[in-house]
Amino acid sequence: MARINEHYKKLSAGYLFPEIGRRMAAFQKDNPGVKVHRLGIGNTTEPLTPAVVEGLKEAVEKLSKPETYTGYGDEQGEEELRLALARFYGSRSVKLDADEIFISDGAKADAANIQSIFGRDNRVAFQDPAYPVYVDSNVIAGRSGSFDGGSGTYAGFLYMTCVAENGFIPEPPQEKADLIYICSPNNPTGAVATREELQKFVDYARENKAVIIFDAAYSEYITDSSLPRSIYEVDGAEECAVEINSFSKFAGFTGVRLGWSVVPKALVVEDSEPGEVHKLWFRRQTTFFNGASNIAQQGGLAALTDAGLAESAGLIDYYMENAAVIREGLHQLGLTVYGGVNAPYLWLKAPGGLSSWDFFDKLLNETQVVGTPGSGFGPSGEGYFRLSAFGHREDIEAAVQSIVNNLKL
Ligand code: PGU
Repeated sequence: MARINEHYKKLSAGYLFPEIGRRMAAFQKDNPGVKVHRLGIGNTTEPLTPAVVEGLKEAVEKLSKPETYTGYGDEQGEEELRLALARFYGSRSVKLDADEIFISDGAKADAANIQSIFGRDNRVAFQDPAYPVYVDSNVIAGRSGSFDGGSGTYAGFLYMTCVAENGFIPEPPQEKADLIYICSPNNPTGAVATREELQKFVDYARENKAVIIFDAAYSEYITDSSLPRSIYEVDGAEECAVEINSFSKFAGFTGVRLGWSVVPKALVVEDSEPGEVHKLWFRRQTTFFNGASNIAQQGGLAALTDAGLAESAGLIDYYMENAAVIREGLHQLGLTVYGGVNAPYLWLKAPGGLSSWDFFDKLLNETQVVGTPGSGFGPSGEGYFRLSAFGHREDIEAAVQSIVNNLKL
């Protein structure tokens, strides 16, 4: 008799973004013809840049000829791309070996899968609020007890509260944690950890033989050059941190699908030698994954050329100008808003003490703007609301205008 993985039953509800889609569809059904402004999911909207398009086309061309056709590539990714990424890190004074870089089809899969190389009895700590994939993947793996609807937490997990008082960047846990997820620039709060703040986590991890899983998917949105874009800019991080990153928000690859993870050879845990964790991830990827699309990888390579990098910087500037437009509008209304400076997300305090979902409904009904309820990212997100700066400028301006004109405060 087959049985299901019962840990799925513990998951608190459906995945956040499909639930938002469901509510939006219901609104559209009741209000046919009314335009809805989508500032919910962080999905890129601007076309791929010329250098990337050229790279992708070249890859397709190669596949069209017998002399240059290639099938399966290395599971770890094309060496040329890994070397280019190592150079990219090198340009930021981070020294990595191309072998320490694993190409993937995006950060989401890596963020969900990385836990599988660690023992089930590891104690896991999360920023609260956090990108839901970290928590859910650990629930599915059986690292939690049941979900408590009252507190919005899973038994057995450590929640590192991120609130305005600590600038949405927590201190390392007081208790012992084994796996620690950190996302900076942060989704959803838009906060960025300083070097000193990350150093505290690295020191904690080295002391406790813990592993930091650092999601840097928005690293390129950092405009303040004093802020670290990679955890490896922090002393000792190569001994205790895995870094996950992506071409999605960096170069508009949300639909193309390409990301990477860094698992340094120096990384050690309680029961491993240096190199062993790196080997486990290699084993995991070669067993479960057949490599990212060769077309996408050629696109990634083009994104890392000087022309590609300059063009991507232009895309990022565009989205960050959107963020400024949103901030400005919200400030005009006297709302309390965080983020949106070194990150493409704005984190808004729901006015009038409204809950996140009540504000979601109010914003949708009064202004036809869709955002993401903060409570969907964890209990400390309750009473907050995320707005995404991804969108065409005219849509962003129309959304902000609608909020300014129609939101009843
Ligand atoms: N990591 C973080 C922190 C993210 O916010 C996202 C996307 C990803 C990874 C995914 O990167 P890929 O390389 O494209 O896989 N977050 C978006 C999209 C929602 C989702 O479910 O991924 C968001 O709106 O939060």
